[in-house]
Order: sequence, then structure tokens, then C-alpha cells
Amino acid sequence: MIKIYLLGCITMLCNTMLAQIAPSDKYATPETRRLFANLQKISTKGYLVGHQDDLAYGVTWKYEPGMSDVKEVTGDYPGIYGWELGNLELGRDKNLDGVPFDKMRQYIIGAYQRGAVITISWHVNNPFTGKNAWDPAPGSVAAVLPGGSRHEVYKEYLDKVAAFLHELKGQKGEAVPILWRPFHEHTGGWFWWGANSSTNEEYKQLFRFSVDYLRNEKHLHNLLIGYNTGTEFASEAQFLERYPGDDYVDILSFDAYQRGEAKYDPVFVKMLDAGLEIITSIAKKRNKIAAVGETGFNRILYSKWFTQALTPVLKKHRFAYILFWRNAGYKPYDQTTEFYVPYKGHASAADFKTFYKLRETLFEKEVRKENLYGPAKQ
Ligand code: BMA
Repeated sequence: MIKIYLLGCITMLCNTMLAQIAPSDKYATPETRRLFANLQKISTKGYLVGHQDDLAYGVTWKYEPGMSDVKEVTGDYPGIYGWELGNLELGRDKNLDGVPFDKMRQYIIGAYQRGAVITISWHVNNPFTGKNAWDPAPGSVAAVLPGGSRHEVYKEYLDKVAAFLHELKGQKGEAVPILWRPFHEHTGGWFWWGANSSTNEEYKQLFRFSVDYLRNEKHLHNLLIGYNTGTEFASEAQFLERYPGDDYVDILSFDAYQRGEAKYDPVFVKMLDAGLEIITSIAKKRNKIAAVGETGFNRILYSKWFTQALTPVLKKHRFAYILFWRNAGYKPYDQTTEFYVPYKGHASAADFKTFYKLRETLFEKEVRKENLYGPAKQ
């Protein structure tokens, strides 16, 4: 009798533990569940290092098969790849940065098959004004919520996103798990979903409606959802002000960039440190994954930036990944140059290679060995 009772207790305990490491979507696919569990555990070893648009173009090249600025410098590809869907909702065949969706689909599937992780952002055009994402017109969020004047248009936007996400399939027909990071930097005022043009409640409703629609109407169960602020928070309560709830979120992250010309920027370093302290603490309490959604120092004006400015802060925290933003190179439309990881020959290339060799930085070769889509490790 006692034996049966004990067995029951152990089973219950196991179930509780398993429930705790499950993603927010209770119908998540097996690969998605395993990725969630493995990403939670990876932080005991280190963090995945990622790059936006890595395979599509670099500072001096575009669409050359196999090319990658990260690989040119380190000999290895990133452990996590960032991609962007902005303009897909308008039915275009290229995203807002000119990346053809046909190519993006192949890059995503290829990286998944090599064992790497995929995260996707969406600088969605403003369905209320018809302008781009950087149009914080008051009333935009209210207009796309159920009952709003642009709700049906917004649903059509989501339909296009869902169709693309459904095309991401592995060799056995399984859905490729995606870290889906919508409505990011919402604590800032520059996007139409941002803090200047929506109330906290409206933002939460937008987030929940969108996730519910993709899950329940579009039957997507391969998404791990990211709640991603800007740098505008100084406490756990502030970070969570627009949090839609544990049933809608798997990953807690924020975007933080070093700006200006200084080599070492104490304001950036302090923010990154404080931000990581806050989100890792919340992630632990809520059984979520912590990550740095976007970062970088545009044009890397300090040749030792990766090992001297960034690494000392990252070493203090346990989180799953960090994503460097895109190596756009020279952009004729605004006459600026943008890149966040070095290219071959850049002054910070040697430093990035040292960063690559650190025990805790996980690029593609190590990530593949971790088998993140396989059974969770104990
Ligand atoms: C920004 C810049 C832009 C780009 C946008 C969306 O931070 O990189 O050039 O269009 O992200 O990817």
C-alpha cells in the first residue's frame, strides 16, 4: 500500500516537473517541446550566438551560397539565425530589407536540418494608416483589435504570416520550430504597437489575439513566443507591465544597442547587466527562457568590443541566446552603414574569433552536437 502511495507521489512529482518545462502552447509539436526544454537547460553550458540575415548578405556580398560574415571570420556559422517577415503581409515577394521569401524559406529549413535555431521578427506595416511599422499613430492598436475598423485587414496579414510559417517543414514533414518574436521593443515609442500609441491593456490584447489566432485558427503549434521589450525598464514589475501572461509567452528578452562613438559605453554595459539580471530572475520564477533579442555596436568602433565590453557582462548571467543585428553594409536609401558582426579584414575580426573560442559561446558546430530538437538532456 505504502509502495503504491509512494509510486503515486513520484509520478505526480514527475508530472509537475514535466509540466514546468512545457512551452506555453499545450499542443506544441514534439520538436518544439524538446527545443523549449533544451534551451532552458543550455544556459548551464553557455549561450547560442546568433546573427540576423546571416546567410542572405554581408557587408560586401549578397546571396552567395554558403557565405556568411560570421563564418568568414570564425570558420563556423551562427548557432541561431534571425529572420524578418515585414512586408510579407502585403503579399510582396521580398521583405522590407530586400530578402526574397523564397530564399529565406530555404535558409531556414537548411539551418534547422543542420541543428541550428531560428528566430523570426515582424516589422509589420501599420494596418491602420497603411504606412510602415515606424508609424506610431494613436489608435493603431485599437483599430486592429476585434471590433476595430482594421481588424479584418489585420487578420489577412496574419493569414499570410501563417501560410509562410506552414511552409517551414523538415525532412519528415515535421514543422520547423520557430522562436516567434512579434511586436518587439514595445516599451519604446517608435513602432505603431509601442508605448506611445497603445495602452498596456491594448498591447496585451493585440499580443493575445495574434497568438490565439495563429494557434487556434491557423493550427500553428511550432512557435515558441518571445515577449521582447526595449531598454525602457528598471525592475521586474516594469518589464512585466505589458506582459500578456504565461500562457502566451515562452521567451523573455530585450533589445539593447551600444550607440554613439565611444569605445566603451558604461551606460550600455550597465543596462545590459541590469536587464539580464531582471529577465533571468523572472525566467527562473516562471519557467521561461531568457535571451538578448537584439544587440550590437553599429560599425564596431572598438576593436576589442566583443571580449572587453560585452563578454564580462554576459559571463555574469545564465541565458539561452544573444542575437547580433544585421550586416546591411552601406544603405543608399539613407546613406548610412550598418553592421554588427565583423567581416573578414575588419579591425575587430580577431577579437570576434577570440569571442568565438570562449567556452560559453555556442555557434553552429556546438549547437548541432547539443541536438536541441532531440530528447531533453538531464
Ligand atoms: C533596423 C535597421 C533597418 C531595418 C530594420 C528591419 O534596425 O536594420 O535597416 O530595415 O531594422 O530589419
